[in-house]
Amino acid sequence: MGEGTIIAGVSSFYDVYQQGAVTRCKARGLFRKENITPVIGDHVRFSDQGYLEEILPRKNQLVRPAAANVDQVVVVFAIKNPNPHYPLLDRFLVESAQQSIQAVICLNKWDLKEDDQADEMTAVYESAGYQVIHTSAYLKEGIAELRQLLEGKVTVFTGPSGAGKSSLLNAVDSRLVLQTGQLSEKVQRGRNTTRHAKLIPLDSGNGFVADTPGFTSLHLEHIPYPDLGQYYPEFLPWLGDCRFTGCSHISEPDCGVKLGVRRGEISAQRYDSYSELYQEIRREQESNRWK
Ligand SMILES: Nc1nc2c(ncn2[C@@H]2O[C@H](COP(=O)(O)OP(=O)(O)OP(=O)(O)O)[C@@H](O)[C@H]2O)c(=O)[nH]1
Ligand SMILES: [Mg+2]
Ligand SMILES: [Zn+2]
Repeated sequence: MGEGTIIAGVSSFYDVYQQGAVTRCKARGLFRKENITPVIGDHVRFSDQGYLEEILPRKNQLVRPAAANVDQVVVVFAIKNPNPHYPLLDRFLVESAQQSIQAVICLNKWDLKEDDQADEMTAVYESAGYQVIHTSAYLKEGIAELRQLLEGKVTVFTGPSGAGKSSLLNAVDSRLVLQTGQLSEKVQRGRNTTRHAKLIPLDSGNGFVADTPGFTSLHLEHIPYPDLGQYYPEFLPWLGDCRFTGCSHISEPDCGVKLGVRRGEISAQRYDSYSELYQEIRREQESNRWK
């Protein structure tokens, strides 16, 4: 019997990493019956015959990208090509916060900077309480800072296709030759170059980092809509000022969050993206209730 960490899974095979060695294992029907799908980051026991026998309890679990036992998420967005869609960034941050996973924002392709927009966004997210780092995989800028962030942790890289996740990891660890891809000419979108999530052991031997396929939208229907406000860290100091318990921070009077926005302490852009997401997941969850 061995014990290790799942670093990759394709169809029903899983690669399990244990002190530098990788064993390809097959999942038994057992997991399917219990409705558990093994994911990267899972701590597992496996038999000498190469079968996964047991998934050890998870400390947390990301739904998209699917990963377990994650210490940190690095959300990578390009400041240009493809142009950043900040409401999507907020969704990645909510997904991490809901699992109590620390998120760091990485604004990549800093070499393409032409105006102040990326600086303004940096200020918005820093004042919301996030660490924001600026990188260029192309000029190898900010790479040392990124490498330092990863040390000793299990980190998942996420973000839209074409943002530069795989390029950054290649820059962080010179042993890596992850495939990277051109953007499509017409719409400057990524082409989903990375197909499968993969957990990579750091060369220091202490920690892992996951390269994952990018996506261009993220549905958060698994997050109960009344909880959403808790996952915007800058809302927290204002929640005590809401007159109504269970305030949605949208239509009620005497709302602390709206007061925070009026006073300029909460960014209007972040508030608008909250409000849009709240209404979207509420609609979905209320219509599902009657199904
Ligand atoms: N100018 C510039 N281009 C970059 C930078 N980082 C990556 N690129 C380019 O952006 C394109 C996409 O990079 P990838 O690393 O494949 O992006 P990805 O996030 O892994 O994309 P998916 O695997 O599809 O999710 C490639 O053509 C890279 O060369 C950067 O810092 N500056
Ligand atoms: Mg990639
Ligand atoms: Zn409120």
